[in-house]
Amino acid sequence: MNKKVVFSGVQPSGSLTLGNYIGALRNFGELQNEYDCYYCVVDMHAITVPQIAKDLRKRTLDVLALYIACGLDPEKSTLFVQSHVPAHAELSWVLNTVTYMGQLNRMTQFKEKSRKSDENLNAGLFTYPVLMAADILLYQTDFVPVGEDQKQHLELARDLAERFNNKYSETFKVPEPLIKEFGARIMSLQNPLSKMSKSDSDENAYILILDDKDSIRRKIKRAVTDSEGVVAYSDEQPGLKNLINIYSVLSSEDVETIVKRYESEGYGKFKEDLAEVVIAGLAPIQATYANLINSKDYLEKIYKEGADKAEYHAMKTLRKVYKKVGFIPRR
Ligand code: AQP
Repeated sequence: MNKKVVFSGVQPSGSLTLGNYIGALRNFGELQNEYDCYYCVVDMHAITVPQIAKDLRKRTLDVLALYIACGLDPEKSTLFVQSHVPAHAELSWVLNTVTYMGQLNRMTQFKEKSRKSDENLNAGLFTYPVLMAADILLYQTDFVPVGEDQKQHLELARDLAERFNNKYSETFKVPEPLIKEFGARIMSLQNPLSKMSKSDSDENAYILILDDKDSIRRKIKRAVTDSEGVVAYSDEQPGLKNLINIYSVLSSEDVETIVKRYESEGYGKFKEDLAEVVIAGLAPIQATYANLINSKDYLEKIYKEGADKAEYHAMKTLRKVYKKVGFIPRR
């Protein structure tokens, strides 16, 4: 029996954060025994905001190494780089022609990123969700594990699949999101009302998967909390709630147990212990990453084989799409 298909991707737009890990990477590995998984390093998405070419190349390999360090097995999952499979850009173009401008105008991520940018906005930032839809639909994906922030983009992918199917006949599978209820939205340590983001200009706002122990301790110590002074899990104390969520996910302890332990301790002790929980949670990933990142030949072999396998499946879908829209096959 054919396994159901899982697709997800991470942008090499900065060094990956604890938010990326908890909301996405951590869950990828759990799926690879049951599903046919495609995990992509989406470098074409990353250039929708300014990048330095040499850094982008380095970070693309970093994300690949982190995929493996977080438990992805290249024997089980297809790991590849988006720009190595041109079908992503090609399908994206076709999907652009069934996308309404009004839909893209409503995308929260576009609104937020355009608000932050002083420069002239590029069209790629606007059409980013269409490329993301192409990424997903090319593999006839059943499930997409993502953080909460990507829910709206996934809705668009579903919508485009249905619209294309209605217009041209059944072509794409309509994908479902896989969003964990807990930990799907890790918030900034400096502003607990906005999500932790790798492109935040304030480095105290995020913890990186590769941060050293001292940085982790320092950032958690400086994390914004409140003046209540009592460790409790409530929407009135969003900073603390976020820290408790991180503690809970990484220690596998439930929220009640954690709150009970620290309710009469104050924030200082809680933060100190949380830092140690984060350090311990990230240590094995950091150790594996350190080994892998120097094995350039191995990483090259993984992304080459991954692209070959991904391309084979992507081209099957693209050929169908080209036929349906009326393009003449080259041979
Ligand atoms: N704060 C977060 N909490 C939970 N999940 C998160 N993800 C991102 N931030 C959080 C999930 O990580 C995956 C990869 O995200 P991405 O790199 O493709 O893009 P993003 O969502 O835009 O992540 P960033 O860190 O905010 O990147 P920049 O700053 O470059 O835009 C996705 O599954 C996402 O849900």
